[in-house]
Amino acid sequence: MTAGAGRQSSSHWGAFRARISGDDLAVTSHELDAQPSPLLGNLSGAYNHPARVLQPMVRRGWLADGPGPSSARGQDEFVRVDWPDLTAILATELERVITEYGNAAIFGGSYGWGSAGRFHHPQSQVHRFLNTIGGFTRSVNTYSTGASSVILPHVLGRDVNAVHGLTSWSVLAEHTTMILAFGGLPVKNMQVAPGGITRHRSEAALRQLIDNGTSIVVVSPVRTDCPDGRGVRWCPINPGTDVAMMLALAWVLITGHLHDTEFLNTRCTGYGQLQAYILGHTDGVRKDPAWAEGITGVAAGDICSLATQMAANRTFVSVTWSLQRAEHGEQPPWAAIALAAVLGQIGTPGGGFGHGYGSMGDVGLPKVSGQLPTLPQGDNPVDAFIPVARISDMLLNPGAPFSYNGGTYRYPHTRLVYWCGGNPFHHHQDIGRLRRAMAAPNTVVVHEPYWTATARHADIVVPSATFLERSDLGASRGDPCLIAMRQVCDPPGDVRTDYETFSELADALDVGSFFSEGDSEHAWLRRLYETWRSRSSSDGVDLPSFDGFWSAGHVELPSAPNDQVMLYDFVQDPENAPLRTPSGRIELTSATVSSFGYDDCPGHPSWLPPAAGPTDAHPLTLLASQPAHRLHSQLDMGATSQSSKIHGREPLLMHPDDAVARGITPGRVVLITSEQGSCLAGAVLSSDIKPGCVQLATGAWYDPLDPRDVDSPCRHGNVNTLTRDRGTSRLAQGCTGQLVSVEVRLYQERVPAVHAHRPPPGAHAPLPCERQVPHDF
Ligand code: PGD
Repeated sequence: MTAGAGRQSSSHWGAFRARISGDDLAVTSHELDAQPSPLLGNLSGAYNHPARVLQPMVRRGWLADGPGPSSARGQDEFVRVDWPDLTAILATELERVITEYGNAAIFGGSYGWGSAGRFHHPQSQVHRFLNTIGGFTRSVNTYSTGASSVILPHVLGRDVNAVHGLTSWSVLAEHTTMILAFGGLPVKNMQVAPGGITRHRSEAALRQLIDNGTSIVVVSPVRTDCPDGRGVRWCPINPGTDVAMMLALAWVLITGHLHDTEFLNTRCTGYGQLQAYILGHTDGVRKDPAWAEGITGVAAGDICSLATQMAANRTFVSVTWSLQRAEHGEQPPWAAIALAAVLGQIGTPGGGFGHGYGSMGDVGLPKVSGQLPTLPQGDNPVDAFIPVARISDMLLNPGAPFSYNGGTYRYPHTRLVYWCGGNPFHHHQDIGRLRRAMAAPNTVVVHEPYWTATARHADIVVPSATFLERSDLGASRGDPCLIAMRQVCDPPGDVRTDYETFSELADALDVGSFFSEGDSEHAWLRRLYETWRSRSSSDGVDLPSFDGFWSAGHVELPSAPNDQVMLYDFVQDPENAPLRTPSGRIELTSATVSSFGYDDCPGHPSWLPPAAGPTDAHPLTLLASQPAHRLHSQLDMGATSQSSKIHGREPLLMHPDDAVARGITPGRVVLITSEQGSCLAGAVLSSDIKPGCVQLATGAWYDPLDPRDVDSPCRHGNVNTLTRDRGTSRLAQGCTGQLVSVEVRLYQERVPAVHAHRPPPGAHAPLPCERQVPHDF
């Protein structure tokens, strides 16, 4: 894609230029970005797509019967209402719920990536609005790093954001001679970062390492989880067994006297207990390579020789986020830290432990120093919360207790779900169970630009403008550039920005002066920018005025140096730069975690077999990976995403031996089944995946064969019809959507058409869209 003319804007997958071209949108890459993402190709086909929500809509059954639990969600017709009626309906319902049940009865966790932009960020908008009306039940942590977010503060005394990608790519390129990459270093995920990337640099940084001939061992069931190169080797492993391999590597280092006792004694705490466990003194099981071979499928000899090579090299132990998105997901990052500690290279340039490389586009790049312009969200006086992936549990079990990070809490009784900027029918596990859960509340409100399955399961659907249809400030922590996001075109139909909707609703509820404060979008952008500018100026950073910035189009931001080494200061001087753990050191055994008494997350890294491994009925392990052709479920109808589909369905990667055994040939439609549910997909055969494993990306829009049946197969290939809705452990309660046991067979019946991107019954056909290009301010 070449850089060209048009108004500039930015997305989670990069900056770009766009202009209206007849009924379509012409999109070109931005001149700042030397490596633009192919995901930009999804933008033009999605513009004016029939899947767009064009008017405020209310579910017919909700209008007729009023608020209440309903299994008709997801199958009912919608009725068009005008904006004044919509505002009145929303205001009345919010007031009713608050008066009758209190603010904790509103679930406003509203998880999701939404869209780029510091002001229009949908979650910031909905949280600010709900705070102005007295608060809401919130969610904590993310679907990305649910387990790491909780375990890493116990082990390293740092928040996951302060751990992921802290060692710079440039340091790795200069000093690292070996990377043991658990989960690989997949470039597909390097295209995206929340808030946007003006310059994609991670893939080039990785290629430099590969060109240097760095020895990279890709420990993954999928070979393509790292680009090829002369030093790149694939070590196929059984999914979900990396911890067993890490422990066995540590066993070889310890028994071969290749471990760094000085580092373990002076920088860590609890090594004694961990060593006793690894050597088999506590449970009678030696965690040696022969033991690990039986679990991981990696030959004992290979584990021995890898450990020896690690000790002879400057070795970086890297773990992708995907590994912790599974049962006992706390263990892989913790065990990797323990392995790197045994090696004694933590804190050395290019050695030690890394997390998230290949999980996102800004990992390993310098972080912006200081704050970014931010929409204030006010205070939420409601204490109730859930770990983010416990949504179905909360809706199905009001009042039930749950464990989280050493505490016991209770699920609130949710009467109203308010979602803005996320797609739980994409991101949550076990969609059949989620549908049952979504039948429970009195009212479900969803702000969405598109008729996603989440919008279809709402009672009240509020049409949202996209980032092409509003102006904003584009910035993120991993991208040292603040970019002017200029409105490319007017919204279609009767569509408004979320800000306009909330402003009007706040006025109707008499809190407008607190929410919008009477300001327009333009006034807010100026205000957020100038507030941030004056704060930066007191930190000694001079920035242009808002008008100067807007007419220049972007401003470079000060950022951390490009030679960061994780835990360098602590390792150099542990007395004066202690970690914020109880011991001040790396906690290889945590007395705190141990004191919680969780058998699913004991006090040191441990191999805990999954409760739901392969069975005779479901002998294959499915990897539910992040898609290469879109961001999550976003713009699934766009050209890049559609180019990957097989007969309009999500592709399933399968080893030829597994396919032959089932009579499956390339391009055929298959039925995938698990204990939870089933979906169709299109078979793609390749020996790049380990036999016994299959891979299906997340993000194909949910499209049940029979919308009346919550357990109906998805004809399009939504992987979360198959996955289990169970927390990583009682510690973090993170999502475990990465792995599920399945069977695959040829679909013998007549292959149904995919309807995922059609509007639901009652939604009007698209209005004739003669979109205007507004004046830029
Ligand atoms: P998106 O598809 O990005 O998925 O889950 P997330 O919910 O973030 O959804 C964002 C939605 O916001 C889209 O529907 C988009 O149209 C809408 N949107 C965009 N802009 C706006 C706006 O301005 N206003 C409003 N109101 N809406 C807007 C992602 C989540 O999925 C994540 S982060 C991860 S890491 C998880 N990964 C996995 C996994 O590995 N395996 C499984 N099985 N499941 C996963 N789910 C998780």
